[in-house]
Amino acid sequence: MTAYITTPIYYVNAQPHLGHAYTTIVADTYCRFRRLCGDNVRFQTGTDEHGDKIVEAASRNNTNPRAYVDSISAMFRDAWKHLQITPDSFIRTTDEEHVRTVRSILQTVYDKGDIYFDEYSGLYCKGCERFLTEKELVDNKCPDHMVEPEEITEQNYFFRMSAYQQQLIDHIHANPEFITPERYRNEVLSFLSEPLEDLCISRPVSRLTWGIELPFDPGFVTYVWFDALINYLTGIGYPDGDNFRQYWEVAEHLIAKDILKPHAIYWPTMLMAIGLRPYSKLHVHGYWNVDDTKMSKSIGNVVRPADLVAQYGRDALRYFLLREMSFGLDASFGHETMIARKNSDLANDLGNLFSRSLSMVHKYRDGLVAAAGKREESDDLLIETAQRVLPAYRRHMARFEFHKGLQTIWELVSQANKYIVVNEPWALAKDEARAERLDTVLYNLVESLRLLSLTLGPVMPETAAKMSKSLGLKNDKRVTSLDEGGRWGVFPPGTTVGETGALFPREETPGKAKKAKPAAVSSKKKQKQIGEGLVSFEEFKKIEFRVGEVISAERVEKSDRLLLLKVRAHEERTVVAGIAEYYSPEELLGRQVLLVANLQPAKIMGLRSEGMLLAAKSEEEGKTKLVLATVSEPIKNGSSVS
Ligand code: ME8
Repeated sequence: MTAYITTPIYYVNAQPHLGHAYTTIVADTYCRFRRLCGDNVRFQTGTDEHGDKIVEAASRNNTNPRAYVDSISAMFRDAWKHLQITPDSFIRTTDEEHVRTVRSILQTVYDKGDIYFDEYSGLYCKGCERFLTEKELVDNKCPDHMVEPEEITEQNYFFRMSAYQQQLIDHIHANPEFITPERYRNEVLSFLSEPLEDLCISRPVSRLTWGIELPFDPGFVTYVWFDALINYLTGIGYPDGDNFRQYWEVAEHLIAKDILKPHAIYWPTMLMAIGLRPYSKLHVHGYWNVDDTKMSKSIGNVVRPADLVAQYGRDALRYFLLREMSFGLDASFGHETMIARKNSDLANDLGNLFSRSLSMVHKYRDGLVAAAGKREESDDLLIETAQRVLPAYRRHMARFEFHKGLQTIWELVSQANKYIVVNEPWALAKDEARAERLDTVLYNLVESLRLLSLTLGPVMPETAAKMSKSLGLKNDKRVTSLDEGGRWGVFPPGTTVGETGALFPREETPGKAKKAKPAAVSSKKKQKQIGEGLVSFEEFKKIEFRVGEVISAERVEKSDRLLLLKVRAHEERTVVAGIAEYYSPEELLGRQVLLVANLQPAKIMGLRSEGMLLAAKSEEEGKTKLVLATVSEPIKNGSSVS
């Protein structure tokens, strides 16, 4: 199949921020996913360089529009490189070819009688670069830019958009997937239930010169939206380029909800006037907020992708953005959530699985992966998980449900981690008679990692490449094609695996924004940094956790904080616990708790304490909350926990 995916072309009135990065990462991920499925894909992004806003920004920066757009457009291009985003074409509305095409389209529509001259008064928002209707205002202000629009009266050219209203409504009804998610389709239909006004498509040169001159009146330049939307055609060589013939039919535009109206109403009606079929699909996502306010250049609360890449790494950022936002809904950015996701999903779950598995192959088999032998129950469970996860991943990614696609993949990550715990390869390695079992366990782990590097490629291309290189499969179809590699058991036995370096360093300082990364770190030092904050599995296994029941509890004299407990686990233990502010002694009697059973005994206020209870702690609305950890169902006292 063929696909043509576009992002909005971004205004060059300021530098790229997280919102731009999100849309462009989504487009890049989706394109990579479609290529993984074997599709022929074209991906276009670019910059929107005409209009009032650009002129203002240039003068704020004491330069002329030409020099200004060149410098900011280059920043967008570099930002995408930095995020490993690889568009096939990067269009600029100041490109000569684009200017030529816009003028020729204007002439066609004018000759057809769909552009006329008239006087107009309206409420103009500079931020949106368009006239707003009364209905769109909230407290008399533009809801996106929080400013009152200006009342403007002028003579201008108008596009007869109203003539295509019914045709557009019919098209939306006949093509249920034309605008998704559905909430945005409904929003557009509701807007179209009122009579549509014609669209003002010019600006007098007395007010603005930085634009494309109308071919039929040099006293006017083209309204920036009429110019910008046409990029989707000029980038593929409309009207007679091969790419146009190949890709227009399958065009899928990706935008946030701020520019729904130009894309869902102006653009399809413009296409109808040009005599073209509307694009195939419009995918609309929500806003990234910071402190519940939309992040935007005009408001000034922006988060820069380059800073986040320096702090967390590009793949961690790509993963976070796709995992954290449900496509279509708003999401909020915060360093703490970013760090929590990176540490738990990437450093712990995926990173540890990768390094543990490969280091065991090195340690027990000198890096050589042998064929799997007879299957046991735990193997079936792992294989079934993989076989369930793959088609679900494919379905979700194809529907722009990236967070669900990733959630699904993490079911395999977590099953593979459990598989290690259940099979205890370190114990198998000590028993000659169980050599075949160890081979099977190691093969299944490596095969799980292969499937993970295959499916994570679109989201985290750098990490996936690192994984597949370590698996000895760099650029192999088995890690680059879902059809060839999307089945269980494809990893070739007899392969020697490579190095096992950590995939993701842990973040140590939640909530604290680090300065940019130090330029160069020696590899020894890097190794040390990577290891910091991590415990090896062997170290972790030294800790003995047991289930115990509280059989007596009393307050410790002269202490507001301490309770003296007797806990029945594999044996009776006395525990002095700092939980008196959160639990009364009575509440605790008969409860099952989790005990750290091999902690060195300590004296607390003269009382011997022979263990520690596990509890979760949080800060909520300025208050500390503490809850004891327990088991989800009653189990024999003394049971070990791992
Ligand atoms: O509107 N959250 O350009 P623009 C998520 N030039 N995405 C966001 C975002 C946020 N807080 N802020 C911006 C324009 N975006 C026109 C487009 S297309 C023919 C012309 C993303 O620089 C999102 O994709 O204001 C949004 O639609 C786009 O940037 C707007 O970019």
